Amino acid sequence: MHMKTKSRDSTKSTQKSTIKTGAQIVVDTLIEHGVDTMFGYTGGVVLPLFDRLYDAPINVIVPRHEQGGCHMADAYARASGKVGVMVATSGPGACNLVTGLATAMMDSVPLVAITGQVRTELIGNDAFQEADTTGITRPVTKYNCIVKDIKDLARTVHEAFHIASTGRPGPVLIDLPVDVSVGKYSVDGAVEMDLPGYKIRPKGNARQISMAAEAINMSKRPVLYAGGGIITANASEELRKLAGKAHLPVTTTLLGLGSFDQRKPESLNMLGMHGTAYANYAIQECDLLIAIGARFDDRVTGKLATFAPNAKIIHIDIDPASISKNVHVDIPVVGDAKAIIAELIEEVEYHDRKTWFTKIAQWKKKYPLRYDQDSTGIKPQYVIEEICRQTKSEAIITTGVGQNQMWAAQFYKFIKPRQLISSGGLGTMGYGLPAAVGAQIAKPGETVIDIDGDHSFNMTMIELATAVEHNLPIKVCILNNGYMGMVRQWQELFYGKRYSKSYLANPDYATVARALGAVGMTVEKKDDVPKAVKQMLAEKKPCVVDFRVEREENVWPMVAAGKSLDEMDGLDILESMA
Ligand SMILES: Cc1ncc(C[n+]2csc(CCOP(=O)(O)OP(=O)(O)O)c2C)c(N)n1
Ligand SMILES: [Mg+2]
Repeated sequence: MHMKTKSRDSTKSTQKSTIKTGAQIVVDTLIEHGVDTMFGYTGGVVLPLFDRLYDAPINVIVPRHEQGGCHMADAYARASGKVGVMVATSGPGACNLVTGLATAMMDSVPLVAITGQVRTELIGNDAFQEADTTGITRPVTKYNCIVKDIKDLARTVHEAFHIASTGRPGPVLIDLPVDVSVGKYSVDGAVEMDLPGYKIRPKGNARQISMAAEAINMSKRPVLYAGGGIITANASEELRKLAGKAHLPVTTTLLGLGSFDQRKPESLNMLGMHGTAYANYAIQECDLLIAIGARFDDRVTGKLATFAPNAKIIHIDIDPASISKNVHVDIPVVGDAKAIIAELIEEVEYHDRKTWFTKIAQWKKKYPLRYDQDSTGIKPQYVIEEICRQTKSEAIITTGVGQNQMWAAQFYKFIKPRQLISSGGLGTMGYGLPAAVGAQIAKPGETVIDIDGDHSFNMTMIELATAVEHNLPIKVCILNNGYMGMVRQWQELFYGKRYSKSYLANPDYATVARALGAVGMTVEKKDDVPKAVKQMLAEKKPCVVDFRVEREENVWPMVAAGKSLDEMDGLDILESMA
């Protein structure tokens, strides 16, 4: 969505006006929005802003790279439910935000990014550190704009917070030329937003909700498919009540993990490419699929033509653009998931659905997630199970991307929302460590663990210095298989084991950690895993544990790209371990 920012003064004068610089207007507006923590990296054209931040009541966390800072702000938002804020300078600073913005965009994370820009009169001149930031970031933001007139500034910052956090949330970027930051303007008390084209429909259509309830009541084989939207909408409690009252099995996407307590018998755990066999079979055999806050991503659906072939589909989502985008939807309900589920609860009835639940129980019994318990080496899945056991399923888990991420999703049992913080849509390697920093800053009292891949960690490991600077007790568990494991798995399965460029020598991570001021440990023996996890959890400093895991372990089951959900590879391997 890209609205034109009107250049007219829509502020209302209700108080005596004060003269402020643009930079001061920005800082004051951030404070007005309750921002007490933000992330930022300095540079020439943001000096006026950093000068105003020098003694502002805002804790500014400086990452070692703007990408890291953007991921920190993103994870801060995911962990807290607040809007994350990131500042960067023009040109290289702004360009370094791109991956972070795209990550937040794909996962619908509320973020406000403010970038400095060269003086208005120099724009287009290839000025020093000039980049077309709004042009570059347009496809990776929900909305962006450049403020060329100081009188638009306060309103634009208010609008940025509003757009970032309402409807389907997402990142918003404001580009701020330095002459606007140093310019002066007489500010009035109240500022009104001016967004005539931006409309949100929070309330679902009553008739559609009744139709959905009726379909649920009639269904013999329903499945509820919950996405990250449940967590964004703070609707986990409603989801629990709905599943309980109507007696529905619940599967979640990667980003939906934590929206439904995985210890409950109704939980089918994650679905999709590396989902459980029982979730995938249930989807293929259900007669009603109730999708809430999910978007039918290809990693979830497998081959679209054969996805949930027998099901009527209900889709509840705040974003009208995602309805019937990938699959045909029979009953769409557009609006806020929390409010809609609350209404649905009123209308649904309990049915025991014995045959259906018996069938699901049989699948669960036959195809549980498992791994070889008798291995001599360290199985990555074992490390995660041990972390889950010792943290009693209570930790906040961030991840890298690849096998580490999928095993974390499979073997940590999530019980509450905002517990798993992972790059789902974009699949950004290097997300895990800065995300752990952002999450720990948002939740100082909680245990935050980054379950990472060696090569994912390589991408942003310098942010360990940020964690050390702020004394954050984050834990990093590197499932070190030496490989870009997920790439190696695809090469093993689909490219005749030709491991083209998926192996690179790694540094000794314990030494790297110590050099940066953190605690570093190396675990090479299976028997040492429980002790190492215990020691790691007791650490007060940032702590990196390099688990030398079995190098060619694969993630099972797997729905190969383009296959149907019920065409899973690896089920025979899982069965042979019974
Ligand atoms: C920034 C980025 N570059 C490339 C990829 C493609 N990719 C996906 S998984 C993967 C390998 C990940 O290796 P590692 O972090 O060691 O995790 P493992 O699969 O071994 O657990 C690669 C290269 C990506 N997802 N992100
Ligand atoms: Mg690896």
